[in-house]
Amino acid sequence: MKRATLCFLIRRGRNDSVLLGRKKRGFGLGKYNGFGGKIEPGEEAPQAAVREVAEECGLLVDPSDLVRAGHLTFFFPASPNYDHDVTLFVATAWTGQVVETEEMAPQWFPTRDLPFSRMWVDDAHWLPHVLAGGFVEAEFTFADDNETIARSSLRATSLVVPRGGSSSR
Ligand code: 6U4
Repeated sequence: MKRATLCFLIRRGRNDSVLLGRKKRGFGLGKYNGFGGKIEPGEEAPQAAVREVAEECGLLVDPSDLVRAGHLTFFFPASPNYDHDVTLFVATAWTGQVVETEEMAPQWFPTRDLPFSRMWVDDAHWLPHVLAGGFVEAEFTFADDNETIARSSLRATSLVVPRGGSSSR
């Protein structure tokens, strides 16, 4: 099982947008996704997320600006070397300029109009929740085509603090 990160950079505004990258090589070739990759030996997940974002789109995120947004496990029984254990992050602050790299062609998308037909099929299940500020824990098992979902389980929790919900005074 590969341990990896996946980080979504969100521009908040009247219409939120998210920076996705079209993968130009390797695993997930041609698909749009957040930025991320394998956690190297000796790295913690946030450190790996910061490194991968910089390597893949040129932006510099301070580790203190990373917000944990969930944990996903992907099983590919037909190709177990594809199995991934993914720590999810979002960030709304960074420095630097977006650049296309050898690995990714970055592009901003309105969060209400994501290119799901060109993303991993699981993304439609959990990404809208993450972009809305939620936290997800999910497991997806892929069919033998490594593209369609055979079974899944998902638990989504809201990060939004409820207003006036407490009865203690
Ligand atoms: P490196 O050497 O790190 O560049 P690379 O071939 O880019 O290797 P990897 O394994 O490091 O791939 O990263 C794969 C990325 O894809 C990680 O960010 C996790 C993510 N990922 C894996 N399965 C996914 C899935 N089903 N849905 C999704 N992202 C997935 O949205």
